Amino acid sequence: MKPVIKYLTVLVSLMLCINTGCDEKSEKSSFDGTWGELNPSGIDFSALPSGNSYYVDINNGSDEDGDGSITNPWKTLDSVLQTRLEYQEYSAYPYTDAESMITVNPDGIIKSGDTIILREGHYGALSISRIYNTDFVTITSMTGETVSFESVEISSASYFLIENIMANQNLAETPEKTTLLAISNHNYFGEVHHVIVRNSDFKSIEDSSTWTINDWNNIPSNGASISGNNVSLTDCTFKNVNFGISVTGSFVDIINNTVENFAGDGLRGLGSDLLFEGNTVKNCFDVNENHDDGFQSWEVEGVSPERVVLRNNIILNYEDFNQPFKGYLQGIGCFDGFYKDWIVENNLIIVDHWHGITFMGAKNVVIRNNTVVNRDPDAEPDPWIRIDPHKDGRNSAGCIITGNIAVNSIIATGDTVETSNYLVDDNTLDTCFADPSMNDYHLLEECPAVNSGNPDNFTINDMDNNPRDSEPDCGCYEY
Ligand SMILES: [Ca+2]
Ligand SMILES: [Ca+2]
Ligand SMILES: [Ca+2]
Ligand SMILES: [Ca+2]
Repeated sequence: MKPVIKYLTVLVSLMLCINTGCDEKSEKSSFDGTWGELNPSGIDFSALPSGNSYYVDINNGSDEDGDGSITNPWKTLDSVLQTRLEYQEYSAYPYTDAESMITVNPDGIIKSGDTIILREGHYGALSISRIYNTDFVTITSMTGETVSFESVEISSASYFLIENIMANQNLAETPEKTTLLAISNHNYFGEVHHVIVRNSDFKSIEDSSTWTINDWNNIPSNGASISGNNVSLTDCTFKNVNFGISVTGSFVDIINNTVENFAGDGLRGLGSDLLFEGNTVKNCFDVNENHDDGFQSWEVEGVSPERVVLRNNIILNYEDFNQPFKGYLQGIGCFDGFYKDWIVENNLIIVDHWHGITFMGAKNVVIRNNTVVNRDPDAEPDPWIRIDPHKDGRNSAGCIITGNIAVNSIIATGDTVETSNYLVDDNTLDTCFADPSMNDYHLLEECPAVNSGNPDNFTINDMDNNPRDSEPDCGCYEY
């Protein structure tokens, strides 16, 4: 929209507000699914620092005699962070925003912007607390070497980049359930912010195939729990976990991660300004009363989650038809709004549940170009896409459902626009999709979903990042 037209639109809507009292339906969003040049974390990955590198070797290093060089490394990461790193912390507790920070280890050889390279070995449980850097301090593994932890906790800290590591609860002497990756605010010691975790693997156990229902309820840790702001989690896997990735902070990127084998919800996003893109959530184990969702959100203490984007994600109920404790996974379950300015697009949702994508209480929510189908075509609960009123009866407003494929129905309430969607018949999947039994929902040429999307409202690229043509198709893939 040209600036002048945009300005006029704002002016007109302001005048309407004066006349009508600005009821819910006159609210219009300017959110276009982006946060400017950067993702919501605000972290500029093209400007990460490249300072000096120091080495830590749990097996062959020395905290007393080492100098941090590759030939004479230190031994323990915790000691290095506490004594060799110059950092800041609050001067008094409980922390307050106005409280000035003090410098710790002013003579520490490691500065903000430097990198700590870990040599192969097991480093126990990593706990970083009350360490505020001013630029990213990277903790990584030596190329080609395996570095493991039992779990990773970063609380009351800033500017840490953790990459190329693994964490496995079962490596502990006495394994116990925990959170494999916790990025946590602390109400006494301070908030956590500006943390990157990438290219790392987290699991409760290597192989859960022999777990009983009791094991599933008693053993697995949660995957990631993020309560801080300005956090980026990319290219990580969380396997054999209770809940997958839970975000209560805001300004968080969750990109290209995999949650595989989980008992709770795959993804949760309760904050605002969140981007969930390119993630895969698969294999739900129904072992308790929890209603399992691929993605779930709700309004917390009256605060609407705003500007949340779910794009290019795959939610798969189960891969293996013989998987134990196979249950019915709800795809995207947003039952307790209001949700404001959300965009749900190009997702592939394969679940044996009615709730493919459901919003109850939505304002300016766009649901477009998603493919929502059963894992087992014979399953009776066929998934729908729907926007309902809030549970308290207030109508949803300003929403659109367009260019999607679903099996059961598309249900639009309030003033929700529903147009150019395609309902596919469970019995004719093979004439529409490349290989449904193998979860390949690329379109076939003869599928009526081809060229039947909405030419006025569609995703520029499809889930494969291929550009759509001027006659966009329904669903997450352009033929
Ligand atoms: Ca369950
Ligand atoms: Ca749930
Ligand atoms: Ca069915
Ligand atoms: Ca087309």
